[in-house]
Amino acid sequence: MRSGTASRGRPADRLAKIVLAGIIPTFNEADSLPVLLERLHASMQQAGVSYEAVVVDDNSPDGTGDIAEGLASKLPVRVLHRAQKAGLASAVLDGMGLTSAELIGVMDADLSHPPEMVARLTDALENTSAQLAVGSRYVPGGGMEDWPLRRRIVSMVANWMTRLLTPVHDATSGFFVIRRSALEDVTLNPIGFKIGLEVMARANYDIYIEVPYIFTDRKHGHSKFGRREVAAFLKQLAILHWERIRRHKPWPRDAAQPRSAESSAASLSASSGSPNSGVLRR
Ligand SMILES: Nc1nc2c(ncn2[C@@H]2O[C@H](COP(=O)(O)OP(=O)(O)OP(=O)(O)O)[C@@H](O)[C@H]2O)c(=O)[nH]1
Ligand SMILES: [Mg+2]
Repeated sequence: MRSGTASRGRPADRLAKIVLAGIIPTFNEADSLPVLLERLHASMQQAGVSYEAVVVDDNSPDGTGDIAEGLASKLPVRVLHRAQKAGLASAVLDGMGLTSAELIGVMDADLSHPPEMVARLTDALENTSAQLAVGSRYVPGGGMEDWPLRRRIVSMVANWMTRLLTPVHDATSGFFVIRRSALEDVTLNPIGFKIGLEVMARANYDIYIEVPYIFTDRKHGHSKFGRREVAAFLKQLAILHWERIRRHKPWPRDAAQPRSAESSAASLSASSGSPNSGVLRR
């Protein structure tokens, strides 16, 4: 067993400037992870994005960590091995700490988040002035497939409970890409499952964009979502509400809903020549 150790992919990959890091927390995802990494690689190559996948595995009994190591010999994958199951949010934060990429993406390993969407989220950051792009089930074009009614209701209620914390419609989405600059000097609380909400509530961004996608239920492995995660979410909500009351933070703006038609045109033409553009061409 390895604990807290990280490995790198092929030496050649280290030479390229990595624009995007995809952080992927895993616990017992042996069947899904190879498919995910292959699909992610194909779509990143097609989009021309220099990237690395950072798999953070918690010593999965099904051997996910070793499978990830095997894939790291042929794909731009780094693996962080942690000694024991320590939670999704802390896994993501540990993964973020390993990369120096300019864009940081987060996604589940169970293929509920289509790997091809990562390029679209990245594209959304390049083509708007948003600093945060969220994969969203709750904007037109988004949705869920094969998800049990009970989980849908829990998800909708949970999203409703975030209304005072963020204008993002899918605030419980764990699928997003954010600019590193929006996370600098931001302390994120490694609590529970909802690292996306933590980022939405605390990161330094003033414009976000929600990109619709269809969430599909996992086909392999088992859910790690349970009562403990619900309790952690309620605690997280209480902390975030309390902090919002204590410290006013401006409400971010949706890039898709500009303040006026004029400002929209101005922001589009500005963004095409802004330092934010051209990220994918590096
Ligand atoms: N490293 C690490 N990863 C975790 C942990 N808990 C969950 N994950 C991973 O986090 C992602 C989300 O977990 P899921 O079990 O899919 O949770 P969910 O999406 O709410 O539930 P289902 O899709 O119904 O299974 C998956 O990639 C898991 O393998 C953990 O304690 N440590
Ligand atoms: Mg899942």
